[in-house]
Amino acid sequence: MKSLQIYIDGEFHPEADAKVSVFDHGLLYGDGIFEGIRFYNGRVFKLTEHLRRLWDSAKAICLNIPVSFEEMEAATLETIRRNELRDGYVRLIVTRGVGNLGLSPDRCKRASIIIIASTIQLYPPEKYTVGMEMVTCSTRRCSPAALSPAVKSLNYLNNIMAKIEATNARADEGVMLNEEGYVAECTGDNIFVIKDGHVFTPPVSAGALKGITRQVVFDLCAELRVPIREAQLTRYDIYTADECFLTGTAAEVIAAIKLDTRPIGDGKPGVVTQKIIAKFRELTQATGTPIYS
Ligand code: PXG
Repeated sequence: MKSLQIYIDGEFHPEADAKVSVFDHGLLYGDGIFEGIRFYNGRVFKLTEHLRRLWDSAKAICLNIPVSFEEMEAATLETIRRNELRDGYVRLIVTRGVGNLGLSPDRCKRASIIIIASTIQLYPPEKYTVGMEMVTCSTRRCSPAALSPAVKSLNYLNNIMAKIEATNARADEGVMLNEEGYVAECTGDNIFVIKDGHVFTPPVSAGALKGITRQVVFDLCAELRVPIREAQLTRYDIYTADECFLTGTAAEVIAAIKLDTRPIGDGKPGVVTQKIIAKFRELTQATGTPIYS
């Protein structure tokens, strides 16, 4: 396989030479932010939306992104072109940059930008047909009073601890609750339930990331004339739902069929879920920012 060309601060490096300093605060403290973006059929899906969220994450943690929005957009497209990809996944990372030992970002003179264009497969392909089995994690989602879950930061330990629990329980995904016990999201996906033809998802204030795919589902439901709204959900709402599905850039839209070994609905991917998945696939194939024009 050809070596990937990785973008670091304006230059491209072959994978083996793409390195960052051990004094980068992204490494030392998880001080930084990222975005994961998919591209399909030669077009980047929801690129502007992802870049807007990146800029919001930066603002929220007082991080100055050292390039303009347009330059970041151009660098993203160029990284994909350099790797001659048409379908895949591009990861944008902005770290606080090189500093010294010590928390204070004052010594970090300039944030670093890394862009990796590659492919991603989050769940085994058969899960997209049979659906996902989930467990409830005892690790709670970080309180918004500590750090807003809306910040897509480089510190994913909270979610990783939950992911380890899910894996140890031989489940495909873990449902994370917030401190009050309401459903927040899964370890790397937003969660939706369907009851009596209505679609519900936790509000961002319950501890969910403002998912780009989540927003796409709101748009698709409007188009399909399926009522959708945010609601505080407990595990009861998942146990008693007719259908359940998860969304994320890496996961796309995928049915969830069990929680804590209990079947959701009839334990198979639901009809409305399948309609949303079909519409999502159409949209990803037909829209987005062209990479090769
Ligand atoms: N919640 C969390 C905690 C996430 O990390 C989502 C929801 C879905 O958001 P988007 O905007 O992608 O619809 C995410 C995104 C991975 C991976 O490697 C995870 C995500 C993105 C890219 C890669 O597991 N999660």
